[in-house]
Amino acid sequence: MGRKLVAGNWKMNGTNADLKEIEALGIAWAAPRVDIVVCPPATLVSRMAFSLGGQPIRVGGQDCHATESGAHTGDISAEMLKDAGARYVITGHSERRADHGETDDMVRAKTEAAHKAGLTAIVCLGESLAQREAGETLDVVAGQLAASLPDGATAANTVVAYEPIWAIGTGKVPSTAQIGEVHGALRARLAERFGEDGNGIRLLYGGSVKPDNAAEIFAVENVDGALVGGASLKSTDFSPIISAL
Ligand code: G2H
Repeated sequence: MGRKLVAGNWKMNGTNADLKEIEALGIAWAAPRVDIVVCPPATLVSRMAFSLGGQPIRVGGQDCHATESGAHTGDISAEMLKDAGARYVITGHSERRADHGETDDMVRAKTEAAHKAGLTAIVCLGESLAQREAGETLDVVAGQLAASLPDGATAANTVVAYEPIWAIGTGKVPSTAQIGEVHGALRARLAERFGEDGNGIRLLYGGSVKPDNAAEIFAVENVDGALVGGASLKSTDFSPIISAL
């Protein structure tokens, strides 16, 4: 397995004044062993990418359109994100699946667009509470994985984030056994479909990761890092999470 990765997802939060949180991270030490990504709102991608204050951070978008350009008011393409300085883009976050009706097919098309633009896609999936309670978790995530990843996915251009919907922004976190079960199943599916490269596709956990639970989550087998929402907004929370890896 390659380097670990911690990605911050600022969601619809942040203005220019918040870029100071990046400068305040104090994580120069992390460069040799951890990849760090921050995905601010699209309005901040360019400025963040060009004002990292010496921090070893890559910038990412939170979504991209499946096509390169055209009449799609309000959307941005993977090429535009790349041009703005992004190296990563999140695709298929559950909030986009829920708020914008994104299906697995749409997520796969967006992920392909990201690859074509030279971005690494962080492809999100995860079950709802009802699906977990019905015992459907492994089937649901396996189905999402199969349908959301294009055939061209590699360890270099794709990261998968397991984010149980019921754990997002709620403070509820699955047990380490539950995380390990899902990550183990996802790893097996990736290896089955992509061979050796599938073993290298990094698997992040996301959903209420905080400074006080990060170390425990990172110790779980097949957890290669985290996708962090609320706790990525303040350097005082994000920095200890990175340190826990
Ligand atoms: C899950 C996560 C980041 P939070 O959406 O993608 O958010 O850490 O706030 O639960």
